[in-house]
Amino acid sequence: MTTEMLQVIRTDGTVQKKLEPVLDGETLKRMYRTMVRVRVLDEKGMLLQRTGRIGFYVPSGGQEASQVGAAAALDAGDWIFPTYRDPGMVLWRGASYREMLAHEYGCAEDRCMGRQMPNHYAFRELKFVSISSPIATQLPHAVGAAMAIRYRKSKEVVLACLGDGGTSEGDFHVAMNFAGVYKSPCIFYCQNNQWAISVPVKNQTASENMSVKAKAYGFPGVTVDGNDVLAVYSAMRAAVDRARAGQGPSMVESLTYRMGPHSSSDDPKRYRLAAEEEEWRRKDPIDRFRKYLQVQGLWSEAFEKETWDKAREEVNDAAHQVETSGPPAISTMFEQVYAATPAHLEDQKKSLIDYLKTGEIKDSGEAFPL
Ligand SMILES: Cc1ncc(C[n+]2csc(CCOP(=O)(O)OP(=O)(O)O)c2C)c(N)n1
Ligand SMILES: [Mg+2]
Repeated sequence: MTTEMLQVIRTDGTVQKKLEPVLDGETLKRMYRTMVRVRVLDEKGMLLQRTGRIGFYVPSGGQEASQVGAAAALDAGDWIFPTYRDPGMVLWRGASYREMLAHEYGCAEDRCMGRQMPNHYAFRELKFVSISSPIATQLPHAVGAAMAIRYRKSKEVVLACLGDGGTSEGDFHVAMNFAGVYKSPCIFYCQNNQWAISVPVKNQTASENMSVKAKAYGFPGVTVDGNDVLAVYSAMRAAVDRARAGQGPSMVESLTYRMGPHSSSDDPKRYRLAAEEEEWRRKDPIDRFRKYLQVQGLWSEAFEKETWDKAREEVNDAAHQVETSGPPAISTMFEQVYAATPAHLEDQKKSLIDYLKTGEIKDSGEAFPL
């Protein structure tokens, strides 16, 4: 794979002036805060899993710049078809820790009421579509949504997210082909974090990189330094502008690294070297952006402390709140699938509730309150 890529912030925090996007200080600080919020959520998510409070967690440490830079380049009305490793996108759009953790717990406050896999949340009002667990199935959905936008002559664009592993799925190629032919207002955004669980990217493709694949489908592709939030922002902004102007899709590949395990069920020590992890740790996207803010005179010790302290306080409060919210009522099992519950489900619901009232299942009141 080639390492040629767009970089705006050099590793020492200085900037390539000609490439620097025009963003005001408040927006830059908000980007930094959101990146920190992703890292803090990660720490808490893994801790909750390791202490048995939640069953599963997917960390995304190392990919904060890739997530936040991309989300910041979209308008609030644009659609995101995410992967399970995109919390920075939904945090950028204003999702709260409480809502996200409620989903991890699958508690009464969880919008999915414990029915979706943990870490697969959905935020309808933020146009953040329910996360698909089967790799790359969201890509044809995203192109379909983009086509609907075109038919309606509307101006939104669609972000179709995937990982390096996702490029090996048929759905990826189907979606890229269709989007290219019909000039869908869609951006394929591949966070190439070097690994698909234990499969290294060199076993994923014989192409020189991922973004070159766009050429075969008739639209542009670009590779950016995914640990440089401004490079991600700039490339994404250009792709978004192009899609919004009716010029069709683009592909953006961000070269980044999953610093932690694939999920709380994975142990990366079994398949990758500590030296590689260390090398990427030195490219930490939060450190890089902090250096940039320092060079810009936008950073202070007080800002740093407040950013981390506030995020940690918020995440701890959120965990406490959702812990005490209890599990979803068992009756919800029959709800929200049909607009009007069919008679046979009403019957099943009634007989289940009657059965639970007999007390034959002693602990059901605790685990499944009516
Ligand atoms: C169709 C399908 N095959 C296999 C899996 C199991 N699986 C879950 S995540 C994953 C790796 C995906 O890697 P990548 O696309 O690079 O995303 P990353 O996890 O690195 O963010 C695999 C193989 C799945 N969820 N769906
Ligand atoms: Mg990957």
